Amino acid sequence: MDENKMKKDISGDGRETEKDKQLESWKENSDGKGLTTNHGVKVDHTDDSLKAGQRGPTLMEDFHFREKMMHFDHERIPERVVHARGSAAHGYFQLYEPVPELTKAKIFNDPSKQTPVFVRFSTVVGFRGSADTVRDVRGFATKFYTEEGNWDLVGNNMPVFFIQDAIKFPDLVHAIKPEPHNEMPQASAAHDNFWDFVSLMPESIHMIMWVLSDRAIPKSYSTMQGFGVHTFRLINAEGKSRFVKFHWKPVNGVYSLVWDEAQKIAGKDPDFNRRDLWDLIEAGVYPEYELGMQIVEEEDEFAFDFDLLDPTKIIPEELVPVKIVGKMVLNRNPDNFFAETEQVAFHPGHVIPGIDFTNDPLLQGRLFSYLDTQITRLGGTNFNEIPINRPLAEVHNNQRDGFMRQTINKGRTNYSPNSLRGGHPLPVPEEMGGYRHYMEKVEGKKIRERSNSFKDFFSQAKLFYDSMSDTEKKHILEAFHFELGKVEVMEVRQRMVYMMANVDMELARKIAAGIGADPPEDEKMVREAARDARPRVTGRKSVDVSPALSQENLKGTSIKGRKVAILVDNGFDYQAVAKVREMLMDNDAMVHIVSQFHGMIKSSTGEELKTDKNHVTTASVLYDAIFIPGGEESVQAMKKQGDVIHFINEAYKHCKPVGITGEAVELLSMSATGVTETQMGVRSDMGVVTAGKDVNMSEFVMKFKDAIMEHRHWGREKTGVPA
Ligand code: HDD
Repeated sequence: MDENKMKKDISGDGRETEKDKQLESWKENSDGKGLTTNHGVKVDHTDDSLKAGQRGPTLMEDFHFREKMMHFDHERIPERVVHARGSAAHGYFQLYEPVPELTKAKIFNDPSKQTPVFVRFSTVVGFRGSADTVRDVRGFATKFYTEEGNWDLVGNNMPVFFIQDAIKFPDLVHAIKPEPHNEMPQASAAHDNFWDFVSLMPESIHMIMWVLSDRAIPKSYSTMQGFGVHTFRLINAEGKSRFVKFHWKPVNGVYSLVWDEAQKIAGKDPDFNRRDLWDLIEAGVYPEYELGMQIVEEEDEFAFDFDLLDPTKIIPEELVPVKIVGKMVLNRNPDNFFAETEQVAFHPGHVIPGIDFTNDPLLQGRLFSYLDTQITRLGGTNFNEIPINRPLAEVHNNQRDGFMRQTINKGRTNYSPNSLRGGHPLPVPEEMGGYRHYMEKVEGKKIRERSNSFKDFFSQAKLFYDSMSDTEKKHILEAFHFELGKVEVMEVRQRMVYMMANVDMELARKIAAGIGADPPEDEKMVREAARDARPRVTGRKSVDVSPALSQENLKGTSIKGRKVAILVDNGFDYQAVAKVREMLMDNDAMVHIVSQFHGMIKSSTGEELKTDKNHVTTASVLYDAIFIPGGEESVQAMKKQGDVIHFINEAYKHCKPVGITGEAVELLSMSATGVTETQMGVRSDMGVVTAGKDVNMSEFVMKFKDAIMEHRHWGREKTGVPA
């Protein structure tokens, strides 16, 4: 405020002064708390620094400025070396039926209890600000705040991993991250270093099949499977151990994007999956997942044609069905991204009594790495005291010091044994809930060697490929063409072709044809690429195809959470929009009204609709389906809007349901879909659902819903639509 004016006000002349006004306004707006410094002192002004006069230099004594600036200067912490980009949600897990025969863990024995959870989904390779829809593995990490302490199930959306031993993890991550000399490419495996590494690592090929499949471009975190990957152990109250693999199965089915769409979304909305998770929860359409267990008795450890300790292998569900034990519901968005999503610290070593490890060499290495990384990332050993990491179970131990210690422990003793505090905190006997590691008998020489039982690198890669639908196989081939097509060193492309010949000769030939490599006819080179691979063990439990692997068999039974764009202009058919919108809302789908400009749009009968998006703020790739109602004036306007025609073409190209009624069917003949205009009855053909004027909208709405349920209409993929 002007210094002279202030003086005048203070001198007073009976009128309301500037200061009085400020005070009145503050009282009106204040929540009674007000802005403070970090040491709790109330701050009277935060928009100007303290200066020697209005035009003078700033003063060192401005403690508010220094504190505000210093906090800002240090606001970034090291991002996760992998899984840097993540999105998270709160929720709960609830058991269906107790399973005391399997585990003594209380979370699996009390169906009446809801255990709070915090789940963080992530991409692996990209930096924190990279796009969501890149081709990558997705992290699916769950922290269960159980009454016995925190249990972290730190899994992925793929059931296998690239490598068999944790000592290869730094190599894998160095190879897949942007190349060190020029830091390119961002959030992508499509570069020479990665494929050079893979072409020399046949153990990675099963995972590569998953990464080049549609699983690597999930449509929504809410419709994505999760896997604990490793074989763990469950221990019951009698001390009996069984092997277990954990599965998360989304209640609303499993869906992916298509590659062209994923790349476009990365530009149109880099936060696509994050926004979707947030919006679903805000709308009360809560993501739900069932927790499943594949149980293998100890005596069956060697019953399969692969080693249970090998993290590059699945247990086919056809051999060991997944027993569903409970459900997780994600129903609350975080309050603060940094405090929760960024600071959450997962660790596979966070287990509770009743859950134990196996000797999977990847898992064993992870048990070291996660604890270690949090110390750097979160600034010290007290990261478990950060609110999001704090267990609900009480913590009593002899830890006291370290950076950022939060707890003010009372008393003089911080060691064990002690007599000065009666020995407290006392170790707890197993019978009273103390964690006792499973007493597995172990014997062996100290060696750096891979077990031969880990060396069948290709059978399950082939199993995966053979279990895919034709469409999924086509997508895998296209992904090879994309990824290897970006590799500059020809020898690396060629080596990958030889490698893939060990999985499927025909696939390898098709890969070669798309990347300018020789077909894999040289048997010696094919054998060399396989390195020390061993053939599949015979005479054990095995399958040649696993239908459970194909997403075509994993569709949901509702349209819950699907996003539909309704394209309108002034003069649209209100009744048609009302009917379609009602059906979508009744089924928990999400609807956006899209028009050329933002604002209110008037129907032919005078009703008004508010637009959610205009043509420049959205695109067909952000939706699961589109609907365009009739209305003479609206359709005439849209005919002149290239964006509308592009919307139709692109949705059609990506095999999405396209619903069109009344005069709007004329727009089809302007599109590149090749669908001929029809004004007669209701027609549904490969996801294009049309209804002429004056038809029964109920029939249209039903057919449109079915088309949305189907998600993608792959029969259309053959058509070369320019969009
Ligand atoms: Fe890992 C993070 C999942 C192997 C070392 N990993 C991390 C996250 C997930 C996974 C979901 C992100 C957690 C979060 O949201 O904060 N990682 C896996 C799975 C693996 C796997 C399913 C194989 C089965 N990871 C793996 C190995 C090592 C690591 C073999 C090292 C020996 N992972 C890490 C890490 C990270 C991590 C460097 C980075 C940030 C963090 O831990 O907290 O320690």
